[in-house]
Amino acid sequence: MQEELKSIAEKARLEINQAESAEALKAVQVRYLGKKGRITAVLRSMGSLPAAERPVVGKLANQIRDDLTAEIAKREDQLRDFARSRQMAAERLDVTMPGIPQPLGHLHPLTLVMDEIAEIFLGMGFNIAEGPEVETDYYNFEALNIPKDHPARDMQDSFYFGSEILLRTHTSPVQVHTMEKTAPNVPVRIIAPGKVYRRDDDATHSPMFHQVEGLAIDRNISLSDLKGTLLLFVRQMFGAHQQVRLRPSFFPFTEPSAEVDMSCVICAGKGCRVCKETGWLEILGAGMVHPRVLEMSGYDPEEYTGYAFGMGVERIAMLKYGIDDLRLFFKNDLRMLRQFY
Ligand code: 2U9
Repeated sequence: MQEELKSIAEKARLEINQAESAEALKAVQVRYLGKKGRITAVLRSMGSLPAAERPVVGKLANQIRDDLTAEIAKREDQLRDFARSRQMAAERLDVTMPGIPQPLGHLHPLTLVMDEIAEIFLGMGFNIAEGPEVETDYYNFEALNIPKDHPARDMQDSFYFGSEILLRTHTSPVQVHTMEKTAPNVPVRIIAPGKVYRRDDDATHSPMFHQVEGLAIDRNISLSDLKGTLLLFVRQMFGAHQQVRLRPSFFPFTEPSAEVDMSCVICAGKGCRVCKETGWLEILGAGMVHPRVLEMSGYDPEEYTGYAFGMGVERIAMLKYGIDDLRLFFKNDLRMLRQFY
């Protein structure tokens, strides 16, 4: 029986070392040491041995069981180590591998131009103010001295939600909110950049476009402050030799009001097809804030004056880059958009 035990143990060792997985190893353990295993069977059959042999055989069987248990544990560790190093080899990071290029996006030309405009006014001491694109009739029209029967309020001209709420048609409500919050403190020097919405859609009008408007309020602000500020802006944006001129105009929220021209960027004022032989290009509108507008938002027009201006960012960008069709900004053609970054 001792010989039989030894040969079973020998075979078990061989199978333990040949097991290539945790499952195979478990099967070996069951086959030899399990309830119905071969070593267990020998231990159970010891009753049939002569009494003198029992302790010797029993000791040997127990010894073999302990040895095999230890060897199974050892093989288990070994298999786990193998698996781990296989996994590490598979996952190893090769830092010398060339990366996978990710296509990088960039800012839209209108955002770039709007940022450039903002930067120039920041340099002159203006702060940036922002506000909602959905506004009430009061902030978009009433507070700007645009009366109830003004044609700008018409359903044909604005995007309404019901009768009192609409998409802002200019960024001016932002200045109104700022005045209400700040009044009666001075100075106020802000620009309001952002999207505006009008029911227009043709070669030169888009239902959504961008504006930068400016507002300055203080004691003793005059039209010459406005003109000087706009001259500095135009020179930084379009070149140091630029000139500006103001032509009389009308807006409900400014008095007096003016259309502002700068020297033609194509012919430098000599006269060409682009400026229709005038030497001037219109780039923005401006004026002294209407006393009623000051008063409605909390500034006493007897004590304070102010100027305001407004420009279309698309128009500025078209003049700066010689773009002849507004719709190019909104077609998302990368061949066009990539040229400006
Ligand atoms: C307040 C008071 C006055 C803003 C102004 C203009 C003149 C103007 C147009 C330029 C081209 C709009 O984008 S455009 O079509 N804007 O001509 N905007 S003065 O005046 C204000 C604004 C707010 C409280």
